[in-house]
Amino acid sequence: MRQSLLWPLLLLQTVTVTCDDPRSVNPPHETATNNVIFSTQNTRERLPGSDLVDAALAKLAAIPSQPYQRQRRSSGIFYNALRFVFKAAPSLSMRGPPPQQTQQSASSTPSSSSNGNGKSLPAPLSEAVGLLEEASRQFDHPDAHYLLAQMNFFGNYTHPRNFRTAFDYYLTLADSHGNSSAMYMVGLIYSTGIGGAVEPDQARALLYYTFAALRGHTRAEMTVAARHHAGIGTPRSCDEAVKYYKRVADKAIAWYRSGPPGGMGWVLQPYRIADEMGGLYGQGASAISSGINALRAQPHSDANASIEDILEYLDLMAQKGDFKAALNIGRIYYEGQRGLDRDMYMARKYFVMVASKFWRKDGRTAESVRVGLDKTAGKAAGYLGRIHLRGDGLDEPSYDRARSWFELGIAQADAQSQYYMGLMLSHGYGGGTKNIAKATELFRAAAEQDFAPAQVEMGVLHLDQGQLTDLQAANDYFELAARYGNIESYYYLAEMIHHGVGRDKACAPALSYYKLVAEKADPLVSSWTEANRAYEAGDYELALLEYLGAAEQGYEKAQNNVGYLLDPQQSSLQPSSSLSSSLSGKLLSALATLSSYLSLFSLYGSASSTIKNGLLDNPSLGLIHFTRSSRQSNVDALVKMGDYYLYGIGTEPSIEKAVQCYTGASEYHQSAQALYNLGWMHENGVGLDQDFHLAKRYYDIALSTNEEAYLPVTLSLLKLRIRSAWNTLTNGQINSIQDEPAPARSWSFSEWLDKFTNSEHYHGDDEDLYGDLYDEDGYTDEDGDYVDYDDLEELSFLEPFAIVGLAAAILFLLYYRQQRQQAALRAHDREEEEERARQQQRQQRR
Ligand SMILES: *[C@@H]1O[C@H](CO)[C@@H](O)[C@H](O)[C@H]1NC(C)=O
Ligand SMILES: *[C@@H]1O[C@H](CO)[C@@H](O)[C@H](O)[C@H]1NC(C)=O
Ligand SMILES: CC(=O)N[C@H]1CO[C@H](CO)[C@@H](O)[C@@H]1O
Repeated sequence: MRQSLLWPLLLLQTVTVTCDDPRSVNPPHETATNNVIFSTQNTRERLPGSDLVDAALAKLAAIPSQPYQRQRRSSGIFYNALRFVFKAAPSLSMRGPPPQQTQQSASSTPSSSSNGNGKSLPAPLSEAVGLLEEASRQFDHPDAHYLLAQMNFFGNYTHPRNFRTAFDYYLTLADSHGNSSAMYMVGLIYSTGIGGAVEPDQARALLYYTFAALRGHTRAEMTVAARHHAGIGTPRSCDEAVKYYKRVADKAIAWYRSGPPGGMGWVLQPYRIADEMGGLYGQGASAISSGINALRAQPHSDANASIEDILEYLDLMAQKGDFKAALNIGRIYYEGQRGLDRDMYMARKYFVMVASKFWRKDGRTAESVRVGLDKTAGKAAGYLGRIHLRGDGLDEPSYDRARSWFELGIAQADAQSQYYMGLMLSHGYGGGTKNIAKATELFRAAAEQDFAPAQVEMGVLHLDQGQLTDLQAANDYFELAARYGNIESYYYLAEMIHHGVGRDKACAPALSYYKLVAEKADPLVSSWTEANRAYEAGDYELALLEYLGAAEQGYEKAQNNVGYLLDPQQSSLQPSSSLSSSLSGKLLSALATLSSYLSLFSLYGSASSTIKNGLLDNPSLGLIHFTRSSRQSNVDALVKMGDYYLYGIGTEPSIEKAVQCYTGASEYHQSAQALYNLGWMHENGVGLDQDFHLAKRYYDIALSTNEEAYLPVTLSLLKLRIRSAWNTLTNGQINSIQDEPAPARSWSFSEWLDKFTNSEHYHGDDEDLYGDLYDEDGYTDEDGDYVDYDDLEELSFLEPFAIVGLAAAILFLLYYRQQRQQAALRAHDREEEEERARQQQRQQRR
């Protein structure tokens, strides 16, 4: 508690200091500051200058607040293939275009011009800005400060961004009005130094964040918690982190319970952009989409690209009378997902479709129904009752209809019906009498069917008993529900551990449960929705600003997204996800995997592959966020960190740190890309001793970790063998590849191609050698879809030629590139030699 007294004092100090600052905008408030800052913000009488603000708002109403419209991505195999070819060509050639050219094209969009040029504003905007500036200058009106700050920071109403101006407005509002939203933004700007407004200063950032948090600003509370958790600008402290995370979690649970019966419903927004493309290194090369992860369907892949296809397919099945498909489609509409808003009308339509197959209008059940229809209809009834009980998408809830649906559902032993009927009975919804005993019975029945919300109810009932065995039972129920990511169960577990009720008191597990609760309530606590919308609309700068906030709040996924957006080496060879379903898509993605593995060798020593400009040109901020993401156990981010240290992107080059990152990623997390990189470093003597034998070992482990690395590893091994043989022949100094018990045969490219197109034959031939590449009678592709060999055999006559052509083109480009690089190196050497000669001459003359 002493600490919370300390902070206000500290802030008071900075407030007085900053008010003495000559660039402070409004000197009249120096005296008022100390009184205002601790007063509550409840003065709702009309402030002087409000007329000006209202007039400005009226003018702004004509301009859309967001600078973009929602738009759709165009897709189609041909388009994507073209895109791929065009992207592949320049990134494999020597260097990108000079930065000036791209700068011009990018700044033509209004949102990306960050040089505040007030003169060219359109008429209504400049008038509104004029009015607001007057209200801000003359009357020190908080709304005017805030609006101007937001317009300068986010670029609302097509206002050009100017972070320095935004910072000044936020600072004024924070210091003179004690406005916690402004304090939070000042903290964010100090922390990230975004747009060059200020020098990053973590101590001040924490100060402003903490002060906003003490005033109850939710995002600030979560940010402060994350900082104490990760030790940013302060020593790591579990107790402090728990204190703030608990506050956010309390709010999150209150918000969740403020929803209709059964709790608030929302579509989770946090996701990693890179995951949509198979990870930071692309399909097959990233840990997220390879090795053990490759077999698992990725939860978010193709989320938008194919949801329409899925719905269309399910709809077709439903029309043909497949009641399970109809139930699933209803569920999809009811739950919604990222890219698909919840649609209660459609959901109801499909649920009714299922239910009406089983129950006739007169209430009797249909005769001679297909097997399984009774259970499926029971589930549909559960959903229909739930919709009526909660009033989802309806004008108002209808308890009677809900009850009759639940009764139908319970007759089919539907868990959802049992749970919601239990809720009705225990809360007395719809005027019925409360019947706790009956409700408990229903909850127990639903919990036995592994229905998570019912398990939570059972846990709560046991928790209320308070005996030791009951507490144990409660804990078990909560843990069962936690397997389904139930937010309430996380909260109860956190509380039990935090207070030492029924479990040992411990800080770290309580912290992680509170963090889960806080992060789950993303619409309440974060800007994920805005960030995703901006990203999907292609406004990457705005997306970056919004993701930054979430990243500061400790969302690993947001940290990863910030790193991704700022990454100058963004893998640009990603075939769009819609391609990966077709065979030619698979070939393209195999080539993309190849190229991302080879990227280390093809990029080393040359300029970065894509040129970022404006806000996105900030590799050191990107490195910071990859570091934070990797601290939260993201393997690909750890490998990325290694790359940054190796090339010196956003930091001083440090081979040792790069090796540390790669070793960490390969030892603990088995990243094939990291192993491959280590092999490459040994092969070329970059940062590590040149040692062909060790290089081969690393390549081999990379392949055994991750079968997707087959093509790049095979090609690299081929090259390595030639180099090694040459080294042995010429009696070189380097440790050559030594004989191992069972030397793997290296395939020539044509052989490999032959095998690839004749997989069955290939499978039978070398079962021992390559048996672990494929399982019994097929293999699963990147999406986890099962691919049969028959599909592969359908490879049309022309496609082998296409692969050969593409592969040859890529090989040629790589070769060409290397030649150019060597030429450049030679030229460099020559220059150096000449320089040395000149120096010698000069010395001799002296
Ligand atoms: C900060 O000021 C702005 C503008 O007056 C207001 O909209 C916002 O609600 C204030 N924030 C808090 C937490 O009072
Ligand atoms: C400005 O835009 C940002 C980002 O979209 C948004 O969060 C904020 O609410 C907007 N402010 C105003 C005043 O419209
Ligand atoms: C960016 C994009 O294509 N979004 C679409 C995702 O799918 C939903 C539902 O069909 C569309 O409404 C979005 O426009």
